[in-house]
Amino acid sequence: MRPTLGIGMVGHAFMGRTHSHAWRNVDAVFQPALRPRRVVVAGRDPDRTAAAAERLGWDESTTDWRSLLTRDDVDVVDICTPGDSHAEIAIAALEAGKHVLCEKPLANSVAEAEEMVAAATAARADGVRSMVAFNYRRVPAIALARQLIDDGLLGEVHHIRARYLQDWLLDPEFPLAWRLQKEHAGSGALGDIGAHIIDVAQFLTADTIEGVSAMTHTFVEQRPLPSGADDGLSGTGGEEYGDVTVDDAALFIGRMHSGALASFEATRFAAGAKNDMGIELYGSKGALRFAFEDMNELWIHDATADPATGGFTRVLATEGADPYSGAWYPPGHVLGYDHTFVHEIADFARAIADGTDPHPSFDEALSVQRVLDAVERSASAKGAYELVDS
Ligand code: SOE
Repeated sequence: MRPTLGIGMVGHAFMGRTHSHAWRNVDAVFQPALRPRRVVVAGRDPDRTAAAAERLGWDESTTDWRSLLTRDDVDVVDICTPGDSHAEIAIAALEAGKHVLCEKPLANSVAEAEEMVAAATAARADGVRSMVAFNYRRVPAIALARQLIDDGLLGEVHHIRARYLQDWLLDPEFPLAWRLQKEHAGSGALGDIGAHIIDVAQFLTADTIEGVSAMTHTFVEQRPLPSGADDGLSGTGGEEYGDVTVDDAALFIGRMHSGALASFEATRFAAGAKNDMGIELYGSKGALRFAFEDMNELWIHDATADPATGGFTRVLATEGADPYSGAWYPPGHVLGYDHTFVHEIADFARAIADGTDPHPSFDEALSVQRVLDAVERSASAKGAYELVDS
């Protein structure tokens, strides 16, 4: 029998569901050295949390997340709550010697993220691991792209174009869910989905953004207050209205430390775009294109090949040799959104068993947080170029 890795999860809405599926499926597919056990899920409402535990396969439920910290059968605290509670839970869990997996963005401010990095650094000295759930790194095609870039496919990168387009806020009567409130979410499209493409751009290039020039906008400034449970992404509004205090869209251009130029678009107002996350990279020797709604595909151009037969080639990243894919099904039996979380959790569980540091670390997520901050500074300064580290 393999030893057990006891999991305590905080939050059970959308991300709680994806993480629960992953903690359940990871064992059957990747067989980590430590066998994950879904011990306890914490939430605010006792009935809803108990129902979530039953549905998602957790042994117990509680309304007191702090009770996870003193339990010997909980080794990992998995944080799936809105950003306003990440710092408090993560720091307390790390101080209690629990490994921490934290949803993105890491925090609601740079100051909070810095405190979390300090706690993670102190805990690391005692073998306690921490990781941030930027799951798009675990799309096989993205992981393959990173390998190809490391191997020199692109040469010197000149351009990065990244987008994350959704449309779930088009209806002006969509309720003022927590994702639209700065005090809970930190920012809007910027931190929720812009953070993903910042992370993927930095991950793929193994580089960081030096500075940005940005514009943000809130198209609908008042919305009805939620009339029922607020999962941040759905529901109905009541009679009373409140102010939207975050951006609906954030557009910015930036320069990488390498000198590459980058553009980023994050919006919840792109009619027809459901989860259109995409990235393109153009270099001196070639190019790569990826779009999440076709997430098994990577488009590759080798600029050194014969132009007569060159051009973009479609690669299906489902071969046994491709990152993660070999653990699943034969080539061409395509993977989906859920699988990215299984991969993320497999890597996290492996790092805990091996005593290594998983990525993305809290430090890497802090670098994303600093970009979010620079974007907001630039947008309030009417697009002035703002350095990320200032
Ligand atoms: C909502 O915009 C959301 O659920 C994000 O919070 C996730 O991180 C993204 O993967 C899908 O969209």
